[in-house]
Amino acid sequence: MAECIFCDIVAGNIPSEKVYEDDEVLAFNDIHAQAPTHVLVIPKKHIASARELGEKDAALLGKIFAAINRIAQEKGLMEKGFRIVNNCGKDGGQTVHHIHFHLLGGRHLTWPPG
Ligand code: IU
Repeated sequence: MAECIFCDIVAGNIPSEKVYEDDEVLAFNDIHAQAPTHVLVIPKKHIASARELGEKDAALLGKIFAAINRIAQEKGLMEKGFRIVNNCGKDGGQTVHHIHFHLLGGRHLTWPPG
């Protein structure tokens, strides 16, 4: 087992409901779904939070956002729209310290968040 739960999901040590996978990106259903579609899209490599991102990650981020759009298309979210959320650090509400993008859709989402 790894020290990071999402690294364990990537490694297959912990099961997940996979929605998309390629060599660098994994997407799986959130275990506490907050919307009809609630998918977490993550890089397979461990990056703790958005604070570690920089120009070196441009290609990886492009792959992540391509995966998000692909999943949104497959889930039928393109016409009505959806939300992409990244919680960063303690005040941002981040609880799992392996960067992840929440893809939420399938209902009208209110703003602002709490
Ligand atoms: P956050 O942005 O770090 O707060 O989001 C973490 C999410 O990871 C949260 O929505 C959890 O329900 C979700 N999650 C999961 O899907 N599977 C897990 O094993 C764990 C957390 I731990």
